[in-house]
Amino acid sequence: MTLSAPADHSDRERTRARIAEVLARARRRTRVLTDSVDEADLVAQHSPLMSPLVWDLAHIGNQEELWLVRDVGGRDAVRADIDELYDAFKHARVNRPALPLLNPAQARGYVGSVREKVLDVLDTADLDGGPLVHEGFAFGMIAQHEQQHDETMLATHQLRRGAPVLSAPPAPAAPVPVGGEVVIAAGDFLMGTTADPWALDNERPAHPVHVPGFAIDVAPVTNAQYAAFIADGGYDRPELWSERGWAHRCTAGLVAPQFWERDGDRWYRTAFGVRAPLRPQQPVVHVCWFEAEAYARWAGKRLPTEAEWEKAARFDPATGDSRRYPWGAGAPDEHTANLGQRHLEPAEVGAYPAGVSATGVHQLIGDVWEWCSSSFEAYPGFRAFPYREYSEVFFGGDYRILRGGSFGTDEVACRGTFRNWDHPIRRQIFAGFRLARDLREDER
Ligand code: AVJ
Ligand code: FE
Repeated sequence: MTLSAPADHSDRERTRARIAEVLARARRRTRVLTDSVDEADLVAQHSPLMSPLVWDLAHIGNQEELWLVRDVGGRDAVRADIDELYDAFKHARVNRPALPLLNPAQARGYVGSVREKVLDVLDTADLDGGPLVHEGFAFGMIAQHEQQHDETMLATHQLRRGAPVLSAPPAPAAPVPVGGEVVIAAGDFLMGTTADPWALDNERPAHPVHVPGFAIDVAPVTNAQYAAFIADGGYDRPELWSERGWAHRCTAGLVAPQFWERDGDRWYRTAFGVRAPLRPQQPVVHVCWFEAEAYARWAGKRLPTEAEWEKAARFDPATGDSRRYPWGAGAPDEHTANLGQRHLEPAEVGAYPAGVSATGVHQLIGDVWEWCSSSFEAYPGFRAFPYREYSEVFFGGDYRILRGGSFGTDEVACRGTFRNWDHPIRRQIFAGFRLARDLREDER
């Protein structure tokens, strides 16, 4: 046995404690999402776009078993016979209800036994070992995986019909309304990360990017602004839409964001089974990338590129450094960002003055995922780790970048470098957008 410095020892023990805490938080949320509905709701398919909740539940356990019990722990399989059922690449979501899935009681028992073994593995895992466990990476990856599926299950709850089963306090109002835009001067910034221990493969490595000067909106587009686009005939003017966007608008019959309903001259929205008047100052949510693109053209602007979004979120002009979050290095809390399903809706624009970026941009983290103009591509120097199916197989596909997380994203799966992606027609996710534009000659 070797003696290590006490500081190293306590660092490792702190990492172990943090891992136990994030795994427990993810599991509490998984239980809220799966214990709040009855058995019929757990096995039902609430939308062809979504898995039955009971599939997500056992899939969470299966990924945890594959990586932490078998790979990191070197232990025997808990259930070697079900890997194929819960392999997302083997069965499309639409086909999952017909599979011989574990029933709710079996799925709960399964995730419980896996977790018990994982906590045992965690006790003795060498957190200075190889790349998979270095600084607890695999545990962090699995906590992020569970939270990502929790957000997916939250979207399933939003699609579910019937009486409300989830509740949360309303998201905060803004002390002062915010709007307008900020100018970010041309220059390099460091995009992505090499050092963040739990950053996923697609966020790596850190690399300098030159970003021409641009203006970006201080806040995401609000319900009131989006309603003005609709009132101005936004959905009836093909010239505002790209060719693909207009074709989709027509075949899908889009006339407003998903879950909006007009009643006379007022708009209502239904969220998690509760119908209520739209709050005008909240960011619009449940719009697809094509709708965002049309709105931007109507407003005379465009969506930000992914690099512009990240520069606005991370770049500190005073030091030239890229921060983990808009406000700095400190973990998000209830004063800086609307994350973690603390509320079941986005907060009014301006509700988080403590979360503002160094460049003066609000609510980049939390509230709504923000569509960017960019497709999902590898950063220079990308290496798939630890498996190609997390990111690499999606590069070059028909996906658009989403940044910043939503009210339904947990902090462990959210930071200035975190990259999400989806098809440009999807709108069951908690996505909105903000606008950007090139600088005019006199602004450069
Ligand atoms: C990164 C949110 C697009 O849900 O498809 C979950 C995350 N990957 N299980 C998804 C993920 C494998 C992924 N997104
Ligand atoms: Fe998954």
